[in-house]
Amino acid sequence: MSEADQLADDIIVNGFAIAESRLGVSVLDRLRCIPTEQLASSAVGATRTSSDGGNARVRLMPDCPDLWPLHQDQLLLTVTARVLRNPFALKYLQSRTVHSGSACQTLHMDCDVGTGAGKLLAFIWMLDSFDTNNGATQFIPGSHRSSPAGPPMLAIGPAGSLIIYDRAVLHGYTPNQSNADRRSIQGGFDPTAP
Ligand SMILES: O=C(O)CCC(=O)C(=O)O
Repeated sequence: MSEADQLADDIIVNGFAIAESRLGVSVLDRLRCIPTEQLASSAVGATRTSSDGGNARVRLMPDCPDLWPLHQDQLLLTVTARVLRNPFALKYLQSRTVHSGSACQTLHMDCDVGTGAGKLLAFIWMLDSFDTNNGATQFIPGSHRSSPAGPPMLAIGPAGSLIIYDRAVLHGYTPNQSNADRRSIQGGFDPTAP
């Protein structure tokens, strides 16, 4: 089975999948050095901090060439095509920083209740490693199919790893108990046809 088939299967069954160390080292190093303001949209409200102050989101400009590798990655596009089985387009791209000391995020879906599995996809690029104590994302496997299968699973991996998930799966970041912020760039794909 190809890597894309395996990842697509994992998303269909569990709601999420991880491709470890997917981003080239030079691309990752460059992205980690660019100030977020240089990639940020100038739109009003592009920067948002959660009500508890635990995380900050900044809407990014997908046209920025430094960001292309993140939403034009061939494996990401292939897996998305297999899961959605319909033409799709990038709906949003944003950075998310989970601050040192932040509490656990409430488990949630990134879509309306009743959307169902296989309709909307999202991805998270790890700019820092996600590990057991720095706010890695947790997922409830099977919850996108209304069939939760076991305890939460932590999506951990080295910096440059890629998480792809069904936006109907329950997920959220865990507490960041480390002394450093945990950075990522995240996006979502929506079908282009109704
Ligand atoms: O950054 C994370 O770990 C989770 C992000 C999240 O919950 C979301 O994008 O909806």
